[in-house]
Amino acid sequence: MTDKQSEIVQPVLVRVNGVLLKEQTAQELDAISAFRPHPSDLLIASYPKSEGTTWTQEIVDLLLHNGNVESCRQAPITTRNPFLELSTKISSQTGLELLEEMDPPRVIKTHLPFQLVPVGIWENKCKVIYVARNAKDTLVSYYYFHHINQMIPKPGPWEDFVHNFMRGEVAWGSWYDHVKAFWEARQKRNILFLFYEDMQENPRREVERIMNYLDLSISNDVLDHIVEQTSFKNMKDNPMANYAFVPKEAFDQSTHKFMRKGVVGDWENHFTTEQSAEFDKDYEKKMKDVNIPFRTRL
Ligand code: PPS
Repeated sequence: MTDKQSEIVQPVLVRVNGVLLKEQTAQELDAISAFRPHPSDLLIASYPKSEGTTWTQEIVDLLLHNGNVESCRQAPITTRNPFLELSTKISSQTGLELLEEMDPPRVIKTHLPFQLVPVGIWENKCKVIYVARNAKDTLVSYYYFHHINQMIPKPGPWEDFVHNFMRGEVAWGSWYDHVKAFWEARQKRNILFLFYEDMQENPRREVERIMNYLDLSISNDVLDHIVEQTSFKNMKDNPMANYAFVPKEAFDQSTHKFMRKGVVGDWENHFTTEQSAEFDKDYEKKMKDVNIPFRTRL
């Protein structure tokens, strides 16, 4: 192998309307923006690593299949719920190609910030579930995910990553802008806004909220079953949900797992006292115009 071949090529992020995106996503953004959903389609949106995607996707899928685990284990989560800005390195098809092949109602995942969500979602009054997680735990989870995900640049030293996150210099942009925009739009757009911490505290209550939002009526026994099937432990062992199906070239889980820890408050094991104080001071400034009830401990 020549020196050149052995060099590690870092994936590139591109700035679009002030938001850093993976190069492939940036190239496909016009087509993504033009996507016309069906009014019966459901969008599950979140900032990366807010859990929104995987846990909520699994809950929604089970709710839509009346708790039938077999139906939900027939295909990987990325095939069951197309990821709007899906990279072809995870699947042989892009998110848009997968969507084209499926009949509505479809459950679609995205991490796109509010202003880049296809306008058809709002025009067609699609239901949207947004899941948010406190900034510090999201940052920790995202830091590890940068080691797993080979399509985004390596995170660099922890201290640098903390500052990059605070500046929004990471893939999918600023956490602060992301959560604020969906929070502010939640009433006007009929968005169900969920918190990871609430789901941890009382998953049964949150599953019921999702059921009500989707206008479903499901028996108590089935709801209990769904809560059990979507526990961290069960999802960690579920090959159709734990991303073990993604090739190592895209997701390398040899050192860190996608289903890593699944707790509230892991930030306390990572931030120094000084880092936490600096983060909190900056957070106050960035979030002073909104009052989103995030919890960093349960
Ligand atoms: S992604 O790649 O952005 O779509 O990832 P996402 O699913 O949003 O976030 C992954 C984090 O959510 C945790 N997770 C869970 N926690 C508790 N219970 C369940 N069922 C569950 N499913 C996923 C997952 O472990 C990641 O968090 P960390 O803190 O890294 O463990």
